[in-house]
Amino acid sequence: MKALEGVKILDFTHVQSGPTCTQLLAWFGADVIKVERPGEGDITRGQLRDIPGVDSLYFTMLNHNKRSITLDTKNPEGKKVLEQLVKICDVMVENFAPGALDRMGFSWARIQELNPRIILASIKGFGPGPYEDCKVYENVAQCTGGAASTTGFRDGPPLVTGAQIGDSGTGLHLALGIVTALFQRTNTGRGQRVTAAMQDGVLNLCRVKLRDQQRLARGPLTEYSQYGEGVPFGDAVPRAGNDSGGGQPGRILKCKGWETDPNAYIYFITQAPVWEKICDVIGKPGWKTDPEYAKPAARLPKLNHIFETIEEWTKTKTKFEVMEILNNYDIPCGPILSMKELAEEPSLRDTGTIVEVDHPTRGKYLSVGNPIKLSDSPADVTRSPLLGEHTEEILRQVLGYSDADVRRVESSGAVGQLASHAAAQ
Ligand code: CAO
Repeated sequence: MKALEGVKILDFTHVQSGPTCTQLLAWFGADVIKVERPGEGDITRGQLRDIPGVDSLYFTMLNHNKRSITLDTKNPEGKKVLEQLVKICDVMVENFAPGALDRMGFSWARIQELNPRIILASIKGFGPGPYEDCKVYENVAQCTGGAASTTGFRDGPPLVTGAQIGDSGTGLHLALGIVTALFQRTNTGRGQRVTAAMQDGVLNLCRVKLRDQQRLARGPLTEYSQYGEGVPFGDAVPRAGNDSGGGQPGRILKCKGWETDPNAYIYFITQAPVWEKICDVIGKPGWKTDPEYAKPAARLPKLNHIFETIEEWTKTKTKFEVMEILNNYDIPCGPILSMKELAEEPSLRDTGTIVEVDHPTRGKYLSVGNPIKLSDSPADVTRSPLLGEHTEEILRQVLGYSDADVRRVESSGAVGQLASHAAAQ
């Protein structure tokens, strides 16, 4: 049995944020029924296509382990089908633009009327307030949630990160809200609304920067390199390059081959408890007792010089050699791994963090499997559904439609052309 076996999810999500949430729930064993508009489906099916006419990697990598039903929910017959799905599902997840679900005729009041046990989970760009009606995408959330203002170098513009903290990050927050609401329902018997705003999710992930904002009121942030450089602080947390966020000075340093390999770098942390070992490794044993270097406070104004000295050593080794040497001394470090290196890393394949999936029209491709491992509920990654692949199956098996019912719904245009009929033509 899978952890969420028996839980039915009405997946009314699209693009990235919502689909990442329902994909996680599917990996935990929920039956996820993805509702898509006939014809086009989730817009990402056709975005960033690398093979003509084939579902994009953008779509396939966000929609594993789901079933797809095509449904025009603005068509009266389609609306009836959606109502029936609302009645039998445990959770409905959506990330439409603000107000879209209400305009479709599915307000929270109406949904509760149809099924008081259902949990309605929504992602929006912003919570209630001045921006609540705005449409939001990933980078908008990174900018409005505090990530961009604190990412990048002090003398450069704000930067967004490649990690999709606005979309996938908020999907993760929402998934936790959903399972928590399911847990509460076991006691109350009632459903509830779960909402996660992308701005809030990003800000939650930038918690340490709000910490620093408040510390700034009491004096300069001594672990930021600008302190050692004598550059005064303004009234907002500055961008700090690759300075560590955890109070332990850290930097990204060049390794052997950096001149030609853009990823020949390592993250190096001068943690206080391992300082003496670092001095030995880099050939500076004198620093262990020199009062100018021995204590963390004495080192803060000289971090640039210290890291330059360490870099002279790291430049003589590859990033993997540096890692091996440092790990022998329990000195934490992080080689900069490229996507290519990660894709080829055997240990990630062994754990199912990177999986190879076979798809009927695309063939084999790589994806990221479930990063959350449950010992009693292992996640088997199955391919994403073709558009409307399960429409007939869901109408018949989930909703109990007869042949006549299926014909009626199909001829109304509410579900598009059924796959079995398309194949017969
Ligand atoms: N049948 C009939 N109509 C459907 C349908 C279906 N199966 N599925 C969607 N629609 C309709 C919606 O009801 C809506 O109609 P109205 O505008 O008439 O109310 C319309 O399709 C468009 O939906 P949308 O506004 O959500 O889509 P969009 O492409 O214009 O905006 C996005 C996309 C992501 C900006 C917006 O949905 C949004 O802000 N979502 C919340 C935040 C979010 O999740 N953002 C992250 C997305 S990933 O980067």
